Amino acid sequence: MSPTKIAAPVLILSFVWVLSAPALALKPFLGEVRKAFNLGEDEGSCRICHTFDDTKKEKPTEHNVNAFGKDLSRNKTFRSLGELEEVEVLNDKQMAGVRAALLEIARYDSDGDGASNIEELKLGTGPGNPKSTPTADELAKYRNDHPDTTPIAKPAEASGTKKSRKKEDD
Ligand SMILES: [Ca+2]
Repeated sequence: MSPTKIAAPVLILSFVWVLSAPALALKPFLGEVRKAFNLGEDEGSCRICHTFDDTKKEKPTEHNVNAFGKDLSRNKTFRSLGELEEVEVLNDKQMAGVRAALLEIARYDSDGDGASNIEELKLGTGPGNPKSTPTADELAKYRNDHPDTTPIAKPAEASGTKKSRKKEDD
């Protein structure tokens, strides 16, 4: 097989992989999540973007990106940053881009549990895990002080249909 014949499938495979799983839990990445949402150093974890079961010795991988991670991976600003999972250190532009993308999806209710992503991050629940959700009381209290954080509908371009993804491949 000629190098050209090998290269094309590899290129396509890696591109599909990037589209389907860009949000690996790298340390600099988690750092940007904390900065974007003003979380403490011990708040937040890989579980913001991944859902996995420690008791089954599962690790955060491209196969368990959750609803929040998927919304982030579909975000235009995020996608414009390229292959972040392959860099150990984010440059200033990438850091700013990650933060901007996170703020753009802050008011989505990625996991559909009725609380926005920022509400969940601030209240210590998982924005990509519908089983992890603030209590009605916690949410009511938080909204009383932060009325501008309630969920908003995702724009059509962020709905992640196969058609829009296909377009990215072209
Ligand atoms: Ca939610």
